[in-house]
Order: sequence, then C-alpha cells, then structure tokens
Amino acid sequence: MTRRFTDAALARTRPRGRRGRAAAVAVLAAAGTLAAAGTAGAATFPSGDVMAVPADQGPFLEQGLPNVPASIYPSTIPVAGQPGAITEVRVTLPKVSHAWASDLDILLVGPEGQQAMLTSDVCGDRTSPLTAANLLFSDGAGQPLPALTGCVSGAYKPTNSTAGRGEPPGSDSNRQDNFPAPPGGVAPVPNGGAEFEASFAQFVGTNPNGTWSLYVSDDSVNDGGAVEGWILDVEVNPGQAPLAFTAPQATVSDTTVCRPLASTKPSSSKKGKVTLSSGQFRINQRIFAAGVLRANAIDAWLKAGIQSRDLCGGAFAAADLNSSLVTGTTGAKPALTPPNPRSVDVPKLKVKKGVKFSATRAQLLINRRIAVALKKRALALEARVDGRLTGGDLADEAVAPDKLRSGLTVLRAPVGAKPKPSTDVTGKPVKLGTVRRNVATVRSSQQIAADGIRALNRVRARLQAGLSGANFADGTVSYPNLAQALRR
Ligand SMILES: [Ca+2]
Ligand SMILES: [Ca+2]
Ligand SMILES: [Ca+2]
Repeated sequence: MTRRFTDAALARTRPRGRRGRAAAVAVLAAAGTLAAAGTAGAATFPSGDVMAVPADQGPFLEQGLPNVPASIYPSTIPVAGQPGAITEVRVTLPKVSHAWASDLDILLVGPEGQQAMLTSDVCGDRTSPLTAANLLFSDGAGQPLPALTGCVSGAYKPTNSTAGRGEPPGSDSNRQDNFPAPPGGVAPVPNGGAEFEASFAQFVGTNPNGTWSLYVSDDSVNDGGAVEGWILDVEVNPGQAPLAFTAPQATVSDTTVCRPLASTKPSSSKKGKVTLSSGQFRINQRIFAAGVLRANAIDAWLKAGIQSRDLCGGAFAAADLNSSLVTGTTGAKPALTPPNPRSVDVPKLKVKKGVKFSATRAQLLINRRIAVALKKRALALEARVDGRLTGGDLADEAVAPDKLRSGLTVLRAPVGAKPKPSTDVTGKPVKLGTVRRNVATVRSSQQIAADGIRALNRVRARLQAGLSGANFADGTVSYPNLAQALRR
C-alpha cells in the first residue's frame, strides 16, 4: 500500500509558510495524477517514465558495465519559461519498489550539471524490500533515509551512504556509485568530490530552465525493481538573476614529498697528474669501466619496474595520468609520506690484470671513443629520467592513493593497457674532438668521461630521492599502474 504524507510530515519539510505549503500540495496532487501544477514562484513537473531494472542483472555486470542502468536512462524533464533563480528543489518518487533497496543509486542532474544524489546504498537488504514506497526528497526534511533498515513512505533528506552499501562497514566491498554512460552520452561523475553530493545545494541560485535528468541505476548483481514516475518541484525567486553553475572545486595540493636529494660531489679531474703512460691508461680504463657499471646499474634499476616505494608521496598530478582516467577532487587529503626507494647498487669494479696499454694515438682514439660513448649514454639516461619515463616503467599497482597529489583522486578507471616503457633516447651529440698523441688529449678524454659519470651520479641521486610526475611523460600513468583502491 502506498502511504501518503501526513500534513504534519509536510509541515516539517516546508517550514516557510503558505507558498511552500502550496508547492508541497502541488507535489502531492502531481503524485496522484501526474498532472502539472504550479503556483507563483513554484512549479511542478511530473514524468510518468517507468524506470525498471531487471532482477537478472548478470548479463549487464558480465559485460563490464559498472552498474545496471534502468530501462529509461536518464529519464528527462524539460523545464522552460521559469523566471529568476532556483531557491529550492525537491523530488518525489511516488512509487519505488526494489527487492534489495540498497542496490539503488538515484542521481538528479540539473540543466547545467548540478547534482544531487537522492538515494544511494541505503534502506537495507532483501529482508526489507521497498514496496511501492512514496519518497519525497527535500533538504528541509527532518531525517535521512536509514542505512541498515527498510525504508517506508515519507519525506527524507537526500541520502548517500559512502561507508558501504547500507551494511556495516567492511561487510561489503561492492559499493559502487559508478553510473554508466547513457547511449551516446557521458557518464555522470561527482562534481568536485570523490562522492556525489547528497543535497540540492548545487541547484540554489542557478537557472531552472533546461533539461533535468534522473539517473536510476543498480549497483549489485541480482534483485531488481522499478521507479515509477518522478516529480520535480522547483521553487524560484523571480526577481533574482540566476548565476551560471560552476562545479565546486576542492583544492589539490601541489606538494610532493620526496627524500632530500643527496649532493653529488664533482669528481676530481686530477689536473697536472695526467701523463702519457701505460699507468695513465690503466686509470682511464678504471674511470670508463666505473661509468659503464653505474649506467648498467641505473638501467637495471629501471628495468626491474619502478615500485610504489620508489615514488614520492603525492608524486602524480592529474596531468600525469592517462586521459582515459577520470580524476576528481576529494575532501579528504591523505597525509603524504616520503618514499623509501630501492638503492641503485653499483657493483665493485674488477680490473683485469696484466692488460698492457701503450700510449699510441690509436689507443688514445679508442679511449676518446669510449669516453664519448659513456657521456652520450649518461646524458640519454638523464634525459630519460628527467621527464621521459612512462607508466610502462612503473610496476603494476604502484600508484597507491597517497602517490596522487593530496586532494586528487580517480573517479573512474576504465581498463586500459600500459604504454611502452621508456628507452634511452639519443641525447645531445657529444663531439669526438681532436685526438692527438699528447697530454691534452688524455686530459680532455678524462673530462668527457667525468662529465658522463657526473650525469650518472645525478641520475642515481634522483632515483634514490624518489620519483614524481616531473620524471614522467604527461598522461602515461595508466590503469595497470593504479592500486586496487583507485580502480573504480
Ligand atoms: Ca553511495
Ligand atoms: Ca552505490
Ligand atoms: Ca541489483
């Protein structure tokens, strides 16, 4: 049986006197007849759309749809010719039935994208089905819908449970307020927060005219129901110019918490000690080999996959994430912790004994080529770590919520592939220069090699301080990189 509101219940929801009372009565009239009614400053717009969700929802969920959309999705009501700005919005769902009511997520979207979640993840489970309930949603109602027990006809504040699907915390991991995209349309995502706002506050002061949409969806397999009709009640102040709606923007911090960058000590060029001798060439060989070992160690560190521990707290901003991921802001700002990066271990140099070097021009030319190759590789590695890393270099699930800037979150993460890992790119050209059989050539080859080693030391220090968005190419952090907590 559908219970009607009592006068007392209406008086509680409409404390502001005759005009409001008249509007409430108009809602009830519409609820009974689905005929338009209105008074000065208030207008009522009914829709007879029956929005049904089938009981057998497996096929929808198996297709990977985030939730099951109702048979009419969204149901729309055009509003035109209303003067002034909105002062209040109320919605009546005159006949709601559902076998497991907390499966229902019902979202109102205004002409400019204003949102109010009417009901989500509340009204209990299969033991307390909704049976032709008449639900009036008003910010002025005295109570929210109950989360864990059944809901009966009455007036309620819009209610969005965010702790779970109307069940005790931790008992159900299936909470999803992911509305599917309507055919040819865009899926609604929360304005300015991680969750849809459960109030009509976003509508106040805006223009009432345009298309209003009601999105009814079901977030859990099995158990269906129907929302039979809906009635929109809009009150306006005719003398007030409406403001354009702008989605509320929560702030995202730009702080990144890394470890202090170790200072890299410049390697000594040992001026004045360079000679044209076999001993000198042995020294050079050690310098070159040490450089190659460093470069190999950095390569291996990157190839192993950059892990969560290697990333600074708050490493990534929205621009670092692939554009398929829908980001938003969250009211909660996680405390950021510094990373604890893997060390870049450079193995000890083993020098081959008994190798003779002769101070010939051919040997000098070989040395110069080795020095130039080392510097080139070092600069390429530095360029790679300095903004060319990709999500392909990141281990799967490395990006935990606290690796995003504080206040930033992922609202929607469609399954997608990782990009290719970065590779060394040709760095700045390094000139071979003049190679003569003299001390100046030996010294300049050493300088070239030392430049390379300095660059490698900078890269190593950078890796061990923690990586952040600046080290990655924009838009490359992708679905596989996201921790499970961000895959929604
Ligand atoms: Ca919810
Ligand atoms: Ca939900
Ligand atoms: Ca269901």
